[in-house]
Amino acid sequence: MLDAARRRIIHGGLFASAAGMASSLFPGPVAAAQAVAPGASHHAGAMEVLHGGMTTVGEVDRERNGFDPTEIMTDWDVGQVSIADDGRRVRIYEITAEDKEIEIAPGLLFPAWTYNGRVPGPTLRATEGDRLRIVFRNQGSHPHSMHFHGIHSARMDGVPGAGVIDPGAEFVYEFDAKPFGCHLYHCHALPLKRHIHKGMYGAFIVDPDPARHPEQEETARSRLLGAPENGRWQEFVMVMNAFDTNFDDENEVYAVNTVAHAYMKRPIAIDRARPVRVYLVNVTEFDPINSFHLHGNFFDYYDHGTTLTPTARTIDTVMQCQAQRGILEISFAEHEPGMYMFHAHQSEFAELGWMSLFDVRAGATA
Ligand SMILES: [Cu+2]
Repeated sequence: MLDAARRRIIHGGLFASAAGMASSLFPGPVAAAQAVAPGASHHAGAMEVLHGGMTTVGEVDRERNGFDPTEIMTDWDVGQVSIADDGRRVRIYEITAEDKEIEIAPGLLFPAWTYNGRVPGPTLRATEGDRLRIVFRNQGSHPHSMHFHGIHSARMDGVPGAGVIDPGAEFVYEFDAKPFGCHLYHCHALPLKRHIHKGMYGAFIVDPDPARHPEQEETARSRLLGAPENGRWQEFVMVMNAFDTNFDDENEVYAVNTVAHAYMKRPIAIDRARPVRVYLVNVTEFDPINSFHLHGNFFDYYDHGTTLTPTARTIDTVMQCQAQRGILEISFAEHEPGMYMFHAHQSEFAELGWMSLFDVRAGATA
């Protein structure tokens, strides 16, 4: 799998490889990136103290991208909510497919296909039993769809003949939010791997309805967005993705929520007194598996998020194939404050961008 070009990337570090790829593919923004020497003081941060500067150099322009990996982690799209005549809650989501160039590492632009202009697409969140209507408009240059991992009819599956629509067209997917869990959606137009690796995917979270789980009502409430029991948790969505920047069916850049090393440069602030819940989804194309490994701590894991009791307890690493996902629950209550790493335990992925930090603090976080 590991060809000579990739080895050069690994040994040269991501900065060198990103600049090299960008200069051949995307002349322009590279000059700015190259002007910043590795180790320059103005970007010195936690990652250099902890990891010898083994990270990207410079900053991604979040404004131009129109999305911010830090905000994506907690940005839930709950739709437009109304109550139907029969008393059921209805949620309407509006999603538009569009072509968009995004910056995935400093100076490295990728010609993405997006949902609502961002990668990953909006994190759609609902409660078990809600009626969902997803109004999907295709303003991109290719046929696209939204294929949900959930329970629905064949007509609503988002595959060719059932919701793959041409540029300029519109389709409404309608189904009930079930089962509760940590799910995803992605484009299912052909060729599938192209539409996925171009950026057409997002998380789809269905919170359990506590009334349906009387035997574990308290646990269900802790998962229900807006419930007081949920408010004490620090919840984050993390979509593990990667980018094939030279179109050779192998990835050159790896990340959580698209931007390489985003959470090395801006570690995720954690109040150690409050538990942490991560909705983890793997959409990585081309590589058979991805993984999440936490330093200095262990977590409980709920495969697919479809149970209220953990499917694995006290683990520090979990593997996921593409489209596999789950919920991690972590406590730092007994830990001393500090920077706690987490990353893919495929070392290659970590060095090419999938490396992050929790900044665990005593006392409230801003
Ligand atoms: Cu597509």
